[in-house]
Amino acid sequence: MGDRPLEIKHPLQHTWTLWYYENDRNRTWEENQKEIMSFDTVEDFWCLYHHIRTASELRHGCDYALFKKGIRPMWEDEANKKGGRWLINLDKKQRGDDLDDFWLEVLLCLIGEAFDDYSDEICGAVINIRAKGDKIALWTVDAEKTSSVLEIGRKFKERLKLGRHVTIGYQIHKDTMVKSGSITKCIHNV
Ligand code: MGP
Repeated sequence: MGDRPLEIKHPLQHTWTLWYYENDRNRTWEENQKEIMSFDTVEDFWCLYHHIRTASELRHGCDYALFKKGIRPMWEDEANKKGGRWLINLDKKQRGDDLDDFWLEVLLCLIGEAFDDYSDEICGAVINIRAKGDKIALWTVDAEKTSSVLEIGRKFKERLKLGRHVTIGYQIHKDTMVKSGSITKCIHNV
């Protein structure tokens, strides 16, 4: 026993918090956001990931969000106030094929700091399970930092292997907040 090397877990650069949203009409949107768990090692991430339902197993109207610890997955948080999101609208038929793979890749991009020099610009990511079509979004801090936003968008697309025929748009949270209907204008596309 004495010869066994110390098994040290592999630390992540940041501590991340997983959130779960379930649509309960008796509560406000904010009250329906539940903090599930925070982790700061690779091993704890996998433990959590294998413990919870996959995104495609969630009911319509539910969300998962993974954000840096201390940032709430909402427009009102100080870190999101001036920010926006790269949004991927998925086809209904992608629920069975791509959804869980995409979401896992997004999680790995976050915890693995895939955005290198732009890591500080990243707040987190959200997946919305919706009957009308699922959505995955990457939230960044400052919608006005055009070059960082574009670099993040390109990297995001590359990591998800979306290919040239797919275009994703970046929307400012302030625009999403006040939109009428389901359409928000995109200030950038990649
Ligand atoms: P949604 O869950 O992001 O998308 O927003 P959904 O369900 O596809 O609806 P759509 O309008 O994009 O087609 C649904 C609603 O949840 C919003 O209209 C808000 O009322 C509320 N909501 C969503 N977000 C991300 C926030 C937030 O950050 N803060 C607050 N206060 N409400 C939010």
